[in-house]
Amino acid sequence: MLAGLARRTIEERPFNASTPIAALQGSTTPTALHYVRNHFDVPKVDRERWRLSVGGLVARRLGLSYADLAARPARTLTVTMECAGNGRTRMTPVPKGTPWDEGAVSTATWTGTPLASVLSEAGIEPGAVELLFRGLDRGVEGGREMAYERSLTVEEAHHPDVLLVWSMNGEPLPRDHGGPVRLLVPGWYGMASVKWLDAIEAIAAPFEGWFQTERYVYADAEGRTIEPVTRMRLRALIAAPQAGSTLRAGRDATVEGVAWSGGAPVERVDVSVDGGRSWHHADLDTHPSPYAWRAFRWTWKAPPAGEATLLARAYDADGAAQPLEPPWNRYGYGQNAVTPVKVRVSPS
Ligand SMILES: Nc1nc2c(c(=O)[nH]1)N[C@H]1C(S)=C(S)[C@@H](COP(=O)(O)O)O[C@H]1N2
Ligand SMILES: [Mo]
Repeated sequence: MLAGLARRTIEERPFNASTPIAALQGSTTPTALHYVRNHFDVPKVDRERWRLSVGGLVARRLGLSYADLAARPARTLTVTMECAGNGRTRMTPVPKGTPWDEGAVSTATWTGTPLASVLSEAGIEPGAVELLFRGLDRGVEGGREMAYERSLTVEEAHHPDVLLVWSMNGEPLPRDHGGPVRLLVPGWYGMASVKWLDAIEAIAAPFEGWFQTERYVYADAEGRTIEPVTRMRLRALIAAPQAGSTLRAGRDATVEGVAWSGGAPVERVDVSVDGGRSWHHADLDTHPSPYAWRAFRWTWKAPPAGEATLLARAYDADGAAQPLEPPWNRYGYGQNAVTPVKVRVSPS
């Protein structure tokens, strides 16, 4: 069903590409269709010479090779990753930033080793409050040269599902996705999952770098930070039919797509074919993991000729509903509103 589909290049340099909307289905995204999000040029890393250093406020500094990591206990998790800027172009006014359509979201099966066990081997000192993760990619932001860096609190970093990952969909982690080794923080927007991991440092004060406090924050129009961007918001997207397509009157049409959340799990998806006047419960696939999207489908029996606006709206286990209107914030993050899909139904 995914044959003939290709990623859409949003930017050549740095390379940014989105998953085709039609691929938002099934349980995982083929690696060749998984979205790619880079702030800087993709670094070339020699896997044999690569070392992950663990330092700062630790009892024992570590320098781990790829073989050292791969010899540790492995865990495999199916995880949906979404860029915090996914769908920002539907905000009004459109915020600055990479002009993503709705395809900066994908699901893969990732294999790695729990970060927590590496941290306990290093022995985090009591004075540490955060772990800082540095990528090997470098570039200029806000007039300064820097590496891509993000932090997690000591507690967040010890979650058993936070992994140091070396494999994606059963293959060695590709360079575009952070090979040889990246961090994976399931449930969070993608910015937390630092690629081309170079160093982990236990630090005594909260990290205030560019990608932690200048970006990946929900900010008001004046640029005042309201809160940091963390977990993925509740969202459903329709993969088929596609916006602008033509259906045939009287011929059953399946409305399908995927729904996910980094908070309470998705429990229900409702579909509307009349712009939200009436709603129908869709069938939902089970999760391969609590971090993965759920595919949904609902069959529209014998659609009548005319124009139609299709909607899919997700609900989570806490009873929260996906918003109908796009939220707005200065940098365009967390846009999770129901996306209208307009189709034509031609007389049969
Ligand atoms: N080192 C590094 N890690 C990074 C980034 C980056 O630019 N450099 N981009 C982040 C962002 S914003 C996202 S959404 C995810 C995207 O991961 P992917 O390219 O494998 O889809 O990687 C994150 N990790
Ligand atoms: Mo992102």
